[in-house]
Amino acid sequence: MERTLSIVKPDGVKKNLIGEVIRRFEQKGLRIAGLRLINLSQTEAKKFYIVHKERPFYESLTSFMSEGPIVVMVLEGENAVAKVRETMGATNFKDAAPGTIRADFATDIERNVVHGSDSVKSADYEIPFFFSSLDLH
Ligand code: 3AN
Repeated sequence: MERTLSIVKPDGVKKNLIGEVIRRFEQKGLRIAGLRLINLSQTEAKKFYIVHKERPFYESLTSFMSEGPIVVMVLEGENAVAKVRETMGATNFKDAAPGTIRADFATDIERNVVHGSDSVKSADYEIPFFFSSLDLH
Protein backbone atom coordinates (compact mmCIF):
# COMPACT_ATOMS: atom_id res chain seq x y z
CA MET A 1 0.00 0.00 0.00
CA GLU A 2 1.39 3.40 -1.02
CA ARG A 3 0.27 7.00 -0.55
CA THR A 4 0.81 9.91 -2.93
CA LEU A 5 -0.17 13.57 -3.15
CA SER A 6 -2.14 14.97 -6.04
CA ILE A 7 -3.29 18.53 -6.73
CA VAL A 8 -5.99 19.85 -9.04
CA LYS A 9 -4.18 23.04 -10.06
CA PRO A 10 -5.87 26.47 -10.39
CA ASP A 11 -6.55 25.96 -14.12
CA GLY A 12 -8.24 22.60 -13.40
CA VAL A 13 -10.44 24.11 -10.69
CA LYS A 14 -11.40 27.02 -13.01
CA LYS A 15 -12.35 24.57 -15.76
CA ASN A 16 -14.63 22.62 -13.36
CA LEU A 17 -12.46 19.53 -13.58
CA ILE A 18 -12.30 18.61 -9.87
CA GLY A 19 -14.86 15.83 -10.25
CA GLU A 20 -13.37 14.56 -13.50
CA VAL A 21 -9.87 14.27 -12.00
CA ILE A 22 -11.13 12.50 -8.88
CA ARG A 23 -13.30 10.17 -11.01
CA ARG A 24 -10.27 9.08 -13.04
CA PHE A 25 -8.23 8.34 -9.91
CA GLU A 26 -11.10 6.42 -8.29
CA GLN A 27 -11.59 4.45 -11.51
CA LYS A 28 -7.97 3.30 -11.23
CA GLY A 29 -8.84 1.79 -7.85
CA LEU A 30 -7.22 4.54 -5.77
CA ARG A 31 -8.87 5.53 -2.51
CA ILE A 32 -9.04 9.11 -1.22
CA ALA A 33 -7.39 9.29 2.20
CA GLY A 34 -7.51 13.11 2.51
CA LEU A 35 -9.03 16.01 0.52
CA ARG A 36 -9.17 19.82 0.85
CA LEU A 37 -9.88 22.95 -1.24
CA ILE A 38 -7.34 25.62 -0.33
CA ASN A 39 -5.60 28.81 -1.47
CA LEU A 40 -1.79 28.83 -1.53
CA SER A 41 0.18 32.04 -1.18
CA GLN A 42 3.12 32.37 -3.57
CA THR A 43 5.45 32.01 -0.56
CA GLU A 44 3.84 28.65 0.29
CA ALA A 45 3.95 27.58 -3.37
CA LYS A 46 7.67 28.40 -3.44
CA LYS A 47 8.20 26.18 -0.42
CA PHE A 48 6.20 23.36 -1.97
CA TYR A 49 8.16 23.55 -5.26
CA ILE A 50 11.53 24.16 -3.57
CA VAL A 51 13.16 21.42 -5.72
CA HIS A 52 12.55 23.64 -8.76
CA LYS A 53 14.03 26.82 -7.26
CA GLU A 54 16.86 26.99 -9.82
CA ARG A 55 14.57 26.41 -12.80
CA PRO A 56 13.69 29.34 -15.08
CA PHE A 57 9.95 28.71 -14.58
CA TYR A 58 10.04 28.83 -10.74
CA GLU A 59 8.58 32.37 -10.42
CA SER A 60 5.95 31.82 -13.05
CA LEU A 61 4.96 28.35 -11.74
CA THR A 62 4.57 29.54 -8.15
CA SER A 63 2.63 32.64 -9.25
CA PHE A 64 0.26 30.39 -11.25
CA MET A 65 -0.16 27.95 -8.33
CA SER A 66 -1.28 30.82 -6.09
CA GLU A 67 -3.69 32.50 -8.55
CA GLY A 68 -6.80 30.64 -7.34
CA PRO A 69 -8.04 27.73 -5.25
CA ILE A 70 -6.53 24.27 -5.63
CA VAL A 71 -7.65 20.85 -4.45
CA VAL A 72 -5.04 18.87 -2.55
CA MET A 73 -5.64 15.18 -2.00
CA VAL A 74 -3.90 12.10 -0.71
CA LEU A 75 -4.52 8.94 -2.74
CA GLU A 76 -3.87 5.50 -1.40
CA GLY A 77 -3.48 2.13 -3.11
CA GLU A 78 -1.08 -0.32 -4.65
CA ASN A 79 1.57 1.56 -6.69
CA ALA A 80 -0.30 4.82 -6.03
CA VAL A 81 2.61 7.03 -7.19
CA ALA A 82 2.92 5.32 -10.58
CA LYS A 83 -0.87 5.00 -11.05
CA VAL A 84 -1.39 8.74 -10.49
CA ARG A 85 1.51 9.63 -12.85
CA GLU A 86 0.05 7.31 -15.51
CA THR A 87 -3.40 8.85 -15.17
CA MET A 88 -1.95 12.39 -15.39
CA GLY A 89 0.21 11.93 -18.50
CA ALA A 90 3.52 13.61 -19.39
CA THR A 91 4.39 17.10 -18.07
CA ASN A 92 4.10 18.54 -21.58
CA PHE A 93 0.53 17.84 -22.74
CA LYS A 94 1.85 17.52 -26.31
CA ASP A 95 3.74 14.38 -25.21
CA ALA A 96 0.98 13.04 -22.98
CA ALA A 97 -0.54 9.69 -23.99
CA PRO A 98 -4.10 9.80 -25.36
CA GLY A 99 -6.73 9.43 -22.66
CA THR A 100 -4.58 10.95 -19.91
CA ILE A 101 -5.79 13.99 -17.96
CA ARG A 102 -3.15 16.28 -19.44
CA ALA A 103 -3.72 15.08 -23.02
CA ASP A 104 -7.44 15.71 -22.61
CA PHE A 105 -7.43 19.02 -20.69
CA ALA A 106 -4.03 20.77 -20.44
CA THR A 107 -3.42 23.83 -22.63
CA ASP A 108 0.15 24.67 -21.68
CA ILE A 109 3.26 22.98 -20.22
CA GLU A 110 2.77 25.02 -17.03
CA ARG A 111 -1.04 25.07 -16.87
CA ASN A 112 -1.31 21.31 -16.93
CA VAL A 113 -4.32 20.74 -14.64
CA VAL A 114 -2.88 18.27 -12.20
CA HIS A 115 0.12 17.50 -10.00
CA GLY A 116 1.24 14.12 -8.68
CA SER A 117 4.25 13.23 -6.52
CA ASP A 118 7.01 11.83 -8.75
CA SER A 119 8.31 9.30 -6.19
CA VAL A 120 7.58 7.88 -2.74
CA LYS A 121 10.34 10.16 -1.43
CA SER A 122 8.60 13.25 -2.89
CA ALA A 123 5.27 12.06 -1.46
CA ASP A 124 6.92 11.85 1.97
CA TYR A 125 7.66 15.59 1.71
CA GLU A 126 4.46 16.65 -0.07
CA ILE A 127 1.81 14.83 2.00
CA PRO A 128 2.76 16.35 5.41
CA PHE A 129 3.13 19.73 3.67
CA PHE A 130 -0.70 19.82 3.47
CA PHE A 131 -2.04 17.13 5.82
CA SER A 132 -1.45 16.18 9.43
CA SER A 133 -1.82 12.50 10.29
CA LEU A 134 -5.19 13.31 11.92
CA ASP A 135 -6.52 14.52 8.52
CA LEU A 136 -5.75 11.20 6.84
CA HIS A 137 -8.20 8.32 6.98
P1 3AN B 1 5.44 17.04 -13.27
O1 3AN B 1 4.35 17.90 -12.70
O2 3AN B 1 5.02 16.33 -14.52
O3 3AN B 1 6.10 16.16 -12.25
P2 3AN B 1 7.81 18.73 -13.01
O4 3AN B 1 7.90 18.28 -11.59
O5 3AN B 1 9.02 18.62 -13.90
O6 3AN B 1 6.60 18.04 -13.78
O7 3AN B 1 7.39 20.26 -13.02
C1 3AN B 1 6.53 20.78 -12.05
C2 3AN B 1 5.58 21.75 -12.72
O8 3AN B 1 6.32 22.81 -13.28
C3 3AN B 1 4.81 21.15 -13.90
N1 3AN B 1 3.62 20.44 -13.50
C4 3AN B 1 4.50 22.36 -14.72
O9 3AN B 1 3.37 23.05 -14.20
C5 3AN B 1 5.73 23.23 -14.50
N2 3AN B 1 6.72 23.07 -15.55
C6 3AN B 1 7.53 22.02 -15.79
N3 3AN B 1 8.34 22.21 -16.84
C7 3AN B 1 8.05 23.47 -17.28
C8 3AN B 1 8.54 24.29 -18.34
N4 3AN B 1 9.49 23.86 -19.16
N5 3AN B 1 7.99 25.52 -18.49
C9 3AN B 1 7.03 25.96 -17.65
N6 3AN B 1 6.52 25.24 -16.64
C10 3AN B 1 7.01 24.02 -16.45
